[in-house]
Parts: sequence; C-alpha cells; structure tokens
Amino acid sequence: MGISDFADSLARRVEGVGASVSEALFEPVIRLGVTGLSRAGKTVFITSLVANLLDRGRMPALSGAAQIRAAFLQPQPDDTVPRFDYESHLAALTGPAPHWPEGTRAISELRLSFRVAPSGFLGGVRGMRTVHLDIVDYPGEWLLDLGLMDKTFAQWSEGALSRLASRPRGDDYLARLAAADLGAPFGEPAAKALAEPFTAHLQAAREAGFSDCSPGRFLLPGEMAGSPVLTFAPIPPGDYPRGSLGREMERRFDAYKREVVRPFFRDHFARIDRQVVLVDVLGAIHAGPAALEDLRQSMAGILAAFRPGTAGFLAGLLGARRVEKILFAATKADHLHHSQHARLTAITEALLREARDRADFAGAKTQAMAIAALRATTEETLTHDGRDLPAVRGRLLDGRNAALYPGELPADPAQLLAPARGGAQHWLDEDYAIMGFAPAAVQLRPGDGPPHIRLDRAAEFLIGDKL
Ligand SMILES: Nc1nc2c(ncn2[C@@H]2O[C@H](COP(=O)(O)OP(=O)(O)OP(=O)(O)O)[C@@H](O)[C@H]2O)c(=O)[nH]1
Ligand SMILES: [Mg+2]
Repeated sequence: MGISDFADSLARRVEGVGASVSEALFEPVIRLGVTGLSRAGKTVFITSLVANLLDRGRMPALSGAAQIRAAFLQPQPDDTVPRFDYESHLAALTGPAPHWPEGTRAISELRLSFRVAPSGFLGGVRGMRTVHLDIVDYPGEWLLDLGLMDKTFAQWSEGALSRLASRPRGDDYLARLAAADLGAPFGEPAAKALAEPFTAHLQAAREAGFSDCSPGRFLLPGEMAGSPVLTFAPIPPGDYPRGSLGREMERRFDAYKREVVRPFFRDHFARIDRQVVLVDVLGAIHAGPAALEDLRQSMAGILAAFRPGTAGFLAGLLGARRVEKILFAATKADHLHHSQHARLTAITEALLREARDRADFAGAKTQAMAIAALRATTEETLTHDGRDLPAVRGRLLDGRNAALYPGELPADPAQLLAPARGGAQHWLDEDYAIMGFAPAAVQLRPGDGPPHIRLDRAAEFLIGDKL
C-alpha cells in the first residue's frame, strides 16, 4: 500500500465512522449509483424513477410505498457535484412535445427524501422516520478506467496499439505516430499532434459501437478538455530520454491515473451503497454480433470495479465497505412485446455470467431484469403470412406512427452469444430490428408517475428494504 493509498483509506475510515454515527442517531442515507455506457438510458432511468417515487401510483411492487407519507427533493449533500437536472429532463419527457433528453457528459447527483410512517408490530412505538436517497449518475466509461490503474504506461500502450489497426480511424493515428519523433524534446504541439488523432479514433470507435474506448475521459472530458492529463497517446516501447516527447507521454499517463481516475473512485465510487448498471442489450443485438461481443467484454471490465479483489488500489480505498446490491437492468424493453421479456433477461444474465461467476461481488446481492424506464410503446399483434407476430407500436422520432416486430429473441442465449464470441459478421437466422421511438404523449392522472415497465421491481430490489 502506497502513502496515498493509506491516506485515502484513512480518510475513508474517518468518514465511515462519521456516517455510521449519524445513521444510527439520525437519518439513514442510501447512496444509489446509476451507471451504464453512453446512451444506456441513465438519464431517462433516474428521471422516471424519481417521478415515480414522488407519485407512486404506478409502483405497486415497491413494498414500502404504502408507508411513505411524503417524498420530496432536497438540496444534495455534495456542494461540488452538479445537480441532476431532474426538472428539465422531466419536462422533456412528459411535456407537450415529448422528446428524449440530451446526452449528459459527467457526474451529477440528486437527493430525494422520504418521510416514512412506522409499520408492523412496533409501529405505534416508533415515530416517523426520514430516509434520504442520494442518486448519483456517472458514466460507465469511467469505471473502465479501473483497468488502467494496475497497468504501466508500456502495458497500456501495448494493448491500445494492438486494437488500433482493426478499428475506425486507427490507421490515421498509426500514420501520425510513425511520423512523430518520440525522442525529440517535448513540445505541446507535438503532444497534441498525437493526442488529437488518438482521441478522434476513440470517438470514431465508440460511434461504430465499440464500448471499450478508454481512457474514459478522452470521450467525456468535461471541464478537463484540452488539459495535459488528457493530452497523451499510446506509443511503442523505447528508452526515451529525459525531457523527450516519449517520456512526457508516460508522465501524463501516470498523472491521468493519479489526478483523474483515483479521485473519481475515492470521492464517488467508494461511497456507493446500491448500484444499478444499465445495459442496452437490445441496441447491441440490433447492431450485430461484433457489438454484442464488445458489450460483453466492456461489461466484464465495468463489473471488475465491483470485485475489489481484482484491483489492489480499490481494496485500499474501500476498506471494509461494499456495494450491498447490484441490479443489472436491460433497458428499453418497451421495444419488445412482453412475451419476449424473459428472453431478454436471460440474455442479459448470460452476457454478464462470466464476469459474475468469477466472484460473487464480495457478498453483494445481484439481480438481472428487463425494464423500460419510460414506456414509449403499446403492444399489438400483427398478422403476416398467416402468422401472428407479437409487436409494439409507437410514435417514431419523425412523428409517424409505426408498429414494429423486432424479431424473436432465441430462448437459448448461447444462440446469440456464441456466434458473437466466435467473431460472426451477421446473425444467422434473424435480423433484430429496433426503431427510434419518441416518448409517448401521456396524460398523467394525479398520483401517477410516467408509464414504465418493471421500474417498481427495480426500485423494490434497490431500496425496498430501507423504506
Ligand atoms: N423506448 C425507450 N427508449 C429509451 C428508454 N430509455 C432510454 N431510451 C433511449 O435511449 C436514449 C439514451 O437515453 P439516456 O437516458 O439519455 O441515456 P444516458 O445513459 O443518460 O446517455 P448519456 O448521458 O449520453 O451517457 C434515449 O435518448 C432514448 O432514445 C426507454 O425506457 N424506452
Ligand atoms: Mg445521461
């Protein structure tokens, strides 16, 4: 354990003591982390979850709901973290011209508090309780950076360079690299001349559907855009002289780990009690076998963060603290007729199985389910060539109304996962279609939140025991 590991874990322990004292004496706080790769559905999930926790008419499976006397938003406890812009996102989704919210690029947080009436035998003895739910939205890409922590610059470079040739715009970068003089004295323009095409390549790879595009902040730089910690790139091994471009690249990689990755894990990740990992499984299936395989590998990388044994530095940060529950939710299930939801869940479980089997997440309870945070479709049966097809209908982004039969998911997940792993170019039997549906215009009855699929079950798993 290095000095900084030690200082981190000491700080955590002191904070941990404070937290447990105040929890015992005052008001319990649940920190719920919401993550997933870009476009997985984090913003829509949090917005709909909060709306449905404020108005619980559509939350029958949330067992503690009857005990909640009031739910209200409060200022969050962390002054330096941006607030999750709940009101704007909700207005986008449920306003007069419903549309999906903008993509978000950084961490944000929201506090929802409940006044809970006592229940059961001891009910009369105890008074009302207050429970705080702090919801933290952060990009899954940041978790992938955990994989960098135990790597040297040379090891990281080797892996990154080996992926470049077969990925979009990798050639551009390799050509620039070949032209660079890595042993020459360092200058910022020379560093930028490599970092820019490397970043452009990561961006292009992500747009092409690749998920493991780390370093994560290169894609989501936020206020760090253009700073030296984000201006480096992988280079071949070599004995670069002091003060050279090659040496500075290595120094910046180390600074990235120290100044970017470590603080995120220490200040945010290490404080999470419950976690939901959103996965756009349907989107990946639609994009084809390569995208599904890439998603599987990226999820394995993301889940490594929940097995602290795998990364020495995390173990030091977390101490005895653990995430207690992890929900893996396949999002956007409203693209499928409900008769296929169980298959989507099975595929999600199989997709994560390898990562899950390697460890039991240090005792955390896990569950997989298929959900739609905001249901944009209704179900109907289409008849085609004398066959009944279970379909969904919704409003497309251009305003037209359309019914979609997305194809039948296989009962055996291996029928998708095995060819994906084997490097297949296309699915054999079916094409799996997805349409870009817009959120449906809804008239909410008083007391009802926005329509969803199984969001109440997700909430029950994540926080039901605390209400
Ligand atoms: N039909 C349907 N589409 C959804 C649902 N949730 C998300 N989507 C779609 O997925 C897109 C991305 O959702 P977001 O919630 O913005 O995803 P995100 O993970 O916050 O994305 P970033 O902030 O860019 O990382 C939306 O624009 C919708 O097109 C859902 O419940 N149903
Ligand atoms: Mg978002």
